[in-house]
Amino acid sequence: MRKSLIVTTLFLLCLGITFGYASATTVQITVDQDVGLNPNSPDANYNGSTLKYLWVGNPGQGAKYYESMFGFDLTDIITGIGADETLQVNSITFTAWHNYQTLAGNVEIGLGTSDSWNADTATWNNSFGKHGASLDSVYINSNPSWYRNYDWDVSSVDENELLDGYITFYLFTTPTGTHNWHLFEPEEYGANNEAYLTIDYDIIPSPVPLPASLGLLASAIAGLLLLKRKTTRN
Ligand SMILES: [Ca+2]
Ligand SMILES: [Ca+2]
Repeated sequence: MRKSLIVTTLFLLCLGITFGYASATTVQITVDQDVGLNPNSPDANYNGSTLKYLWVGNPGQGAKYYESMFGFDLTDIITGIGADETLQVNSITFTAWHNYQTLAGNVEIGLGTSDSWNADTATWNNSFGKHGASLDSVYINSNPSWYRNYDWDVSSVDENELLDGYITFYLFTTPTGTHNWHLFEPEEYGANNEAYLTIDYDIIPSPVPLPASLGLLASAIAGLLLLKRKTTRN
């Protein structure tokens, strides 16, 4: 009974080596930098403000729409991946604190098309619209209160977007013609309500080639048979 248990354990171990195994990890990563983009002052930079200046929405200026961008440093995750391992992202949630709105409405999230930006130099004219299509949309209204955290599901982002150690998201709105804008809390404001990502992921060992793992299993079984023969003689 004990030997069959050992054989079963060895077999499962070899299967694990062959096909890889994983243990999920969940981390929270606070925003590295954030900045609001303002079409009313298209060359001005609004980083470092202690005011609530992460705009999103329609300020009532024709086709111009506020956007805000958020960058996250993923170095801690990436440095934990060995040369023979791969990253598997199970889920990513983006969370930001909503401070104010003029009207209820949807706020979209998109992936930045580049991670090469600096919150100290980003402006409406050099950064507006540099994002992909909406990944998720959240309706923000006054019930029960819009003064709180909101979550966007961005799990559909490809793992490759994380592997360079940085990821950028934009909050924006789909133009509706309605004068409606939102304010989210920047990292500089109080440092209590910064945006953050919650990432659930696995680091998966590369599988051992099948013949090699079968060799391991064969060796284990042969060893057990030898042990059994010796035990019988004694
Ligand atoms: Ca900032
Ligand atoms: Ca990236």
